[in-house]
Amino acid sequence: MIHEKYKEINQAYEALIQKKNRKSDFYNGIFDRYEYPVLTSEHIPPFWKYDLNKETNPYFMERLGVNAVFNAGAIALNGKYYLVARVEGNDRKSFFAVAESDNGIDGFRFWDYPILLEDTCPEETNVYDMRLTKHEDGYIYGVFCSESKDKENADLSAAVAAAGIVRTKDLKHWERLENLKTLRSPQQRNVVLHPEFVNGKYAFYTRPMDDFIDTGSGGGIGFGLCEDITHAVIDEEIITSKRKYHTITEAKNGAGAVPIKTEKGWIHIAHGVRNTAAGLRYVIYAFATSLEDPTKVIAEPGGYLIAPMGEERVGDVSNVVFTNGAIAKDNGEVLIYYASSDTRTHVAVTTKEKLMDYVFHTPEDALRSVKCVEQRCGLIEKNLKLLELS
Ligand code: M1P
Repeated sequence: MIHEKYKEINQAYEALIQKKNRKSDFYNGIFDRYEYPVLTSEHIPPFWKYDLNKETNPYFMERLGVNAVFNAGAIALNGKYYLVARVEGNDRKSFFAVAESDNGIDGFRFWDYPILLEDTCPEETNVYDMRLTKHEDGYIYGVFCSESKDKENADLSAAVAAAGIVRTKDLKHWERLENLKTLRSPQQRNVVLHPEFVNGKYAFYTRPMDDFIDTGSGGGIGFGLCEDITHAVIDEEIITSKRKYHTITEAKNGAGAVPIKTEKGWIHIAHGVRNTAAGLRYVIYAFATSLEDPTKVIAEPGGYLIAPMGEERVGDVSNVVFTNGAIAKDNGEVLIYYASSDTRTHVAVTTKEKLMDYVFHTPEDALRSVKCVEQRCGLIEKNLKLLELS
């Protein structure tokens, strides 16, 4: 017999799913923020958490709680919008689940079951942050972080991060491939598959790192080619967007959404991390690489595109925004899905035109205060002249 409390809990859940989202008052001319997150732990169907049976759950307790829903890969298919979200149980283990919406802005509803990956790596403890690439070979690839205990290290929290790879055609049937091997980097996270072949090979954005948390000698976002996606091996990694002293990428950076192709270049929406007295601060930034040579950065605005704001600043890992999914719509709109503070998922909406304008016309980081003041004085002078004439 179903517990009488279920009706009430389910009504609240349905009301949340059906709540319309609307643009917030935030303005910067680059993108719109939306008032409500598109996915939270409250968007998890009650039947994933509660045992509905009154006999086995007389107090109607959550038996398998969900702590957070964040860092979602994104894709549009057959007129619908899909997020493959990182769902983190109360037990700290993450898994992937598909949520579907008609418009990409609200109404995201999880499919009945989360994704049960093939159990091909017995040592794998945790999986997270899937990037979804519609590749020109006809498959949709999901590249994610596969985390295992570092058995060589006595520290209980020492771990090893690798890039797991799955592929599908319908988001329902997933084939697990071998994890990516990068011959020159012992650890990898934030790996993204480029949507096109480059020199006839599969191309990955990587994030070389010698440690689980610190990138160490890893100089930034890498790029490497591999012949066979079913046994993916990358030898050389060329650094594209570099980490730089006293910028938003000083501590680390990492590829985010699958790059968006425009007539002027590939636009990348990535994350940058700097250290502060209050811990790491994660922001989202953008840059462009050449269509002819995807390793070559051709424009990189200074500073961030999206930084945590208001309630976004607080959560399990505060002061973090992170993206691993964006959808470039046929009408030119771009939906950027970003998570705040490792807790919930939001959408920011812009267009390809605006992104190109932002990436190619925002000044680069001048790297030194005196040069930054010169930059700003140049802008002020131009504006004051214009204002005088008006
Ligand atoms: O906690 C913030 C983010 O930390 C990691 O990103 P990075 O590898 O760049 O440090 C990821 O684990 C990500 O999931 C998380 O949101």
